[in-house]
Amino acid sequence: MGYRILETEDVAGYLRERGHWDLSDAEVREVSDGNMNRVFLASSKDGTRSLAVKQALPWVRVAGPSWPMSPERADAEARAYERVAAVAPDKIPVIHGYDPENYALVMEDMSDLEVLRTVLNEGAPYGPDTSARIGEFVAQLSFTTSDFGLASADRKALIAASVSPELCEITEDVVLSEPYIEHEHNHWHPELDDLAAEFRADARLRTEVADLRHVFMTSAQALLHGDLHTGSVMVGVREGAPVIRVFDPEFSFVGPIGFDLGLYWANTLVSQARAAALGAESDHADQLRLSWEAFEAEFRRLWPTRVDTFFDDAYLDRFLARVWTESIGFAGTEIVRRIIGFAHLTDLTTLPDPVPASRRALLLGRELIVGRAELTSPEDVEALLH
Ligand code: SR1
Ligand code: MG
Repeated sequence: MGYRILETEDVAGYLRERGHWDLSDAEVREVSDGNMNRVFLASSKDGTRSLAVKQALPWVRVAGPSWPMSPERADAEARAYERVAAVAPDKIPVIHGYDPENYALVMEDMSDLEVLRTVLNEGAPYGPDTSARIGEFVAQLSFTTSDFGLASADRKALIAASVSPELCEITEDVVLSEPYIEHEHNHWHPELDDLAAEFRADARLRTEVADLRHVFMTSAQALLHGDLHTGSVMVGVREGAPVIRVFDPEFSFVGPIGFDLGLYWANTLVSQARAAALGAESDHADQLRLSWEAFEAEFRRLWPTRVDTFFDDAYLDRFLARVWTESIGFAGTEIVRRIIGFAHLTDLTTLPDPVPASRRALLLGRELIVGRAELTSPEDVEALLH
């Protein structure tokens, strides 16, 4: 294994050794929640100082050693945080240090905030700002790491430094192929047997997913977060002002911008399916539009700063239209995999009866994939929801 796997009892000493603080003792608890890594929170006894430690294990945490995974994903995460810190520091946690020998990040304790998915599952709204901030986040990260924001040679260096084969392969498998074939990772509610079989037999759907998969594999547009679902966003209020923190960019690589937008959109649409199933009033159906509008506005705001003016204004329109269409397609694939593939969403699994909402979401996902060329505006998507 070659590195030190931290346990709860090691964390206080580790923070001391790394020079993060001089406390002789601290209260430490493990708060691991995601599929991949371990996270610890350490705080001083008087509660005035606290830090989070995130460490990549040499396997997928929820699967255990039977699914080995290089801990170098933590390098990708640290690199992504560094990039975002330069352009959107208010939208990520403060990073206090990265230890590449032990694949451990020491960062801001965000335990006063809540995971967006959890908040939504409890019935709260997104609120007026959340999706706009996410759209801005994607625009700021993607513009500044694209050929519009970086000189050609710097871009090539970024692409080379950000290559992340194992993590990309997870996405190519669990999101962009496995749900459409027989695979041991796939599972679903037994009352979805018919739709799962129909999706596996749907040649047109498969070709469209193949097209999106190839875009994911080849379209090196910009540095992505790579896993921008509502479980990768913390929200809350600090000193009376709304706070948002996008975290967990370990799937980061240089890929198609629409993958980040599409993942977020899929998760907003699934949250909407949950609210509708519960008969709850919600603002969830607006979030795709709000994030797209903020993304587009911020990208257009940055456009005059582009480093290569051979890309003219008409090209910007064409480029954004392509990003839109690909985002819609990727949103469809994320919805489908979250219901009949690997890594399901609590939005649906915790419903008293997950079946009707899951069926509707699956059909919506398929429509987004196969009909993406005809869906040219947020209103077109909204019409599908009704
Ligand atoms: C094996 S990892 C499965 C999923 O968890 C991560 O959060 C990504 O979404 C990945 O697809
Ligand atoms: Mg994650």
